[in-house]
Amino acid sequence: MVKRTFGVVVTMALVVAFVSATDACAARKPTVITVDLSEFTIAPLPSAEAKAGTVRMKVTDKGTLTHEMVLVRAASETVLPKVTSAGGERTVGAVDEEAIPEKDTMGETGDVKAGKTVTKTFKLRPGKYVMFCNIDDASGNHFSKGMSMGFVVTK
Ligand SMILES: [Cu+2]
Repeated sequence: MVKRTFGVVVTMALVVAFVSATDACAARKPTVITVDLSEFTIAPLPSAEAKAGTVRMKVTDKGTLTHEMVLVRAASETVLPKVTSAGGERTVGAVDEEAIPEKDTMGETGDVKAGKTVTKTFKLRPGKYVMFCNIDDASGNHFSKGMSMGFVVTK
């Protein structure tokens, strides 16, 4: 009986600790951005801007092809390194992702199939970012087809 009471007390203490931790997180709520992918657009909603901190992106493929969302820190899509020679893993004109410094690569959703949603959370500091889809398929390279969008993080 004594043992059992001790167990209950420990469980209660853990519950209290957990609730406190949850409250602390709630104080800094993430900004939620909806990102719609389609042929061949990438649309952050309600806007292409968020406050610095935790930004949760709910990325939905509203098109018919598989897409992705890659987020990098860059002044614009024009300064991103591009694939310039044929015969490699990616077509000419695609973003050369391996040439982007690691410190500027925020992360990516991976493949998002038509009708699916992938949620990805980023810690972003103020600055300019670019989100894009770099998928190559029978239609060509999606970035080359205009599937990119600037994203600004403010203080
Ligand atoms: Cu795409």
